[in-house]
Amino acid sequence: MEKLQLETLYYTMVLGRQFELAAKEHYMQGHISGFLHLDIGQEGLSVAAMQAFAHGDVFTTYREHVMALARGISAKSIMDELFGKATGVSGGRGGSMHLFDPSHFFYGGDAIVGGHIPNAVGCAYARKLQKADNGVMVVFGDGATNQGVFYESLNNAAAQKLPLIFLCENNEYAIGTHIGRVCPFTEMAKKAEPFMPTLSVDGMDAVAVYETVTEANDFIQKGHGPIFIEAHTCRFEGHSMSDANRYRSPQEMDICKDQDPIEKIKPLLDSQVEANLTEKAKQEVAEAVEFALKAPEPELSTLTDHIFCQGGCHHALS
Ligand SMILES: Cc1ncc(C[n+]2csc(CCOP(=O)(O)OP(=O)(O)O)c2C)c(N)n1
Ligand SMILES: [Mg+2]
Repeated sequence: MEKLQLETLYYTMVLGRQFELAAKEHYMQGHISGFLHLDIGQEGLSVAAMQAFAHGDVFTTYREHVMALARGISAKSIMDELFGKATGVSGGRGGSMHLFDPSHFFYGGDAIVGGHIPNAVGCAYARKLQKADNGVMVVFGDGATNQGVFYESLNNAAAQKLPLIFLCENNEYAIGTHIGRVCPFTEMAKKAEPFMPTLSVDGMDAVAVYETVTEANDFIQKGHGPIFIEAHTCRFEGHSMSDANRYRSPQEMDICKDQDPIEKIKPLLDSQVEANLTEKAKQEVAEAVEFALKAPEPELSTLTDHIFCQGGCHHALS
């Protein structure tokens, strides 16, 4: 990986970590309401996947702040969205789980586990019909692979040879349920094997994720059809802010935190450059928080906007 790419990768990971720490703090202070799912520990995977797939459509789940940042959506507009402000990326109406920005080819954020997977299949079908240069990526957790629609999506994408990367973030938990309790095996790639080629990667190693997603992207670009990536990862926090994480032992958490993706990249950078990037990320997040605290709430008169189609509806995919 080139020096500049590595620095961007590192910067965005640290930006993501600082963003999440600030979001956690402001959730506890009551500035953010609703649900808040933190990506702390999984930033290497989120950032490297977006960096390696910079020119396609992305569909993802509710644990998406860091992916949205890596996609190029500003920290300010994401923080504003978390704070429910009119200047948020979704106008303050979506909140944490519904970051949506077609101008960055980023279609959420979805609260329904697995619900976005068939949407990505539909988008990939559209891109194929349009003979578009770029494909589609759909990111989901291990728990989502237990949904029936996941298999329908694998089947349909494979049958139609769609340009689609299925990226499974296997952190081994669906809220407090270990994958081993609800599944006969713990490798999610096995579920996709009858349908398409599969790749497995250490999701705590951002450089390895970057290389694997690049390989998958080359594959779909060549018209070979879909491909499945399983990235083994680990979240440092509870499932959401309302989960005390009591189902994982201190020993299990130590093993998890020893794999910190940010610490893994640090030695590859010049120490002064690293310190400067960290400082810059902290500054960017502090400015985003300051902005969000002062930003306006949506006007009451707009309460029913965006519910029904008004004055002609625009297709999100152009
Ligand atoms: C259809 C549906 N069922 C259940 C839920 C409740 N729920 C929210 S997150 C979650 C766990 C999903 O785990 P996973 O897909 O592994 O993602 P992770 O949170 O680990 O990133 C569940 C069961 C939901 N939101 N939608
Ligand atoms: Mg999971």
